[in-house]
Amino acid sequence: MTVIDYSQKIPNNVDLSSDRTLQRALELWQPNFLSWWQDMGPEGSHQKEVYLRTAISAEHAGWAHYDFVKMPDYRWGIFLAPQDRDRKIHFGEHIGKPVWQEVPGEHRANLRRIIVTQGVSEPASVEQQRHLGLTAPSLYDLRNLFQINVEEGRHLWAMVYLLHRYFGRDGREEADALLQRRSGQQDNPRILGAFNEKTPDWLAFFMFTHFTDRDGKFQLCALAESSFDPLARTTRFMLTEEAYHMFVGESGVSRVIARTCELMRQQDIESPEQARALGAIDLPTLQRYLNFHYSVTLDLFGADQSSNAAIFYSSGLKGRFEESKLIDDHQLNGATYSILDVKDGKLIQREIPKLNALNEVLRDNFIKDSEAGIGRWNKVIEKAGLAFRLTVPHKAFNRSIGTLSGVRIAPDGHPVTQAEWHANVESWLPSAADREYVASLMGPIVEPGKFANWISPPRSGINKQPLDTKYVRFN
Ligand code: BYC
Repeated sequence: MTVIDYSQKIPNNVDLSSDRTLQRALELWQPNFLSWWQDMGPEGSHQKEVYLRTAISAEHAGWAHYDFVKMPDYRWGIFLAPQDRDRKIHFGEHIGKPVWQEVPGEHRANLRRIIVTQGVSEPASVEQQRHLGLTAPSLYDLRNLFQINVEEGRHLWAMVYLLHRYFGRDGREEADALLQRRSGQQDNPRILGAFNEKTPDWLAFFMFTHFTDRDGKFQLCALAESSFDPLARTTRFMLTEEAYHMFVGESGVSRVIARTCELMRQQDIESPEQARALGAIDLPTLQRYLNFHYSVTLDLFGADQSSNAAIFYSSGLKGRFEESKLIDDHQLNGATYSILDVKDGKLIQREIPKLNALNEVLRDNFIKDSEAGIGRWNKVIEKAGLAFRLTVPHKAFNRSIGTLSGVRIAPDGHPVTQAEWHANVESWLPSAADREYVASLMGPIVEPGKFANWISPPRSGINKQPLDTKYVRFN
């Protein structure tokens, strides 16, 4: 069943009404979710009507429907991609056997852990972004922020459905706990580092959606390979939403770059100070924001050597990116992979069993994808005739997880002492002054079709609507 039933209290395409116990349990969780949304969801959004995209079917065609929705009335629900009844396990020890429709007892704890780690990231990002609606650079951007926020809320629903449906009482307790953690809170933080950082301004938001949502893409792609079919189907549908979040990030940064270059060319200026005097975000500041979000996101892939990752793969819980397109035995017998290690304070390459390096393999997939995005940003600068180029910092720069957390490495990859790190860190990562400057540019622009001075308009509007559409109505 793929058509989404919106007549239900919880919209779904999983025939929820046929399982009354599950339905009741989720209906008990629903008011707690709404209360969390009320408290921690986008500030000031509750009276707004927003031009939002809502899923009407999990099939490819006819997926999206656009209309004005009052934010708290958004219909969060449970949507799984269609089932392939012939699907077989295609990696790990159980290769060739039918995929699982229930959780095998021996993999229960690991699967629950993966689902909780995924689930906990979704509401975290909503909490991180909750103040941004007060300073949106246009109604177009405000609408995009809200679209992303409601979809992250739905991704939480996606994981909560799996916990309730397949993990009994433990799952229900985990689902409750997902609403109790808070991003950045000392006592009960979100699990992974990047989700406890602040997203204080719109440049940080665009970098976050470019880089951190891209971690989401790679993690969801790896989970979409899972032998646990409900997880694979859930994440496959989530991926269709994730793509838009990355578009917002990539095009957002691109528009900031375009505007900065435009102002610099118009006034024939070169220095960052001169760019700031015109109210633009200078390119070195963009580089520092990039360095921060990129390095913090690299940590999200976990330690470079991980026995957890090996177990997740061998037992068929989590595959590699595009597993079915890879040509090998899909069990990694005898395969090795080169990772970075630290010896006498220096970086060296070391071959380790590939099974233990799977976090690194996925991180390298992410790096390749991120570099391509940065190449597209550089095209904008090149087209404007400026010599500056954005670069990807070295993989070992500013890391807090895994072997590389033990060394200080400059963005160009050379090891530095603690004293050198402290002397240079403000030219590598956003300083308090950078953040203050960027914050000083933020302010709400609410006139349809108008954009803040520091960002260019996008190429086209949402759903082919004109750019001066009133995408958000204030009641
Ligand atoms: N911060 O053996 P390791 C998204 C912990 S984003 C803090 O490497 P493993 C989204 C780790 O938990 C995608 N702690 O771990 C994007 C472990 O702790 P314990 C989210 C960290 O299991 C934007 C210990 O260090 N989904 O969807 O191999 C907006 C040892 O590490 C961090 C997933 O991540 C960190 N960065 O790998 C909204 C997919 N990294 O057990 C949403 C599911 C590691 O010793 N998760 N640790 O206490 C996984 O597959 C794995 O849990 C990880 C970690 C790849 C994250």
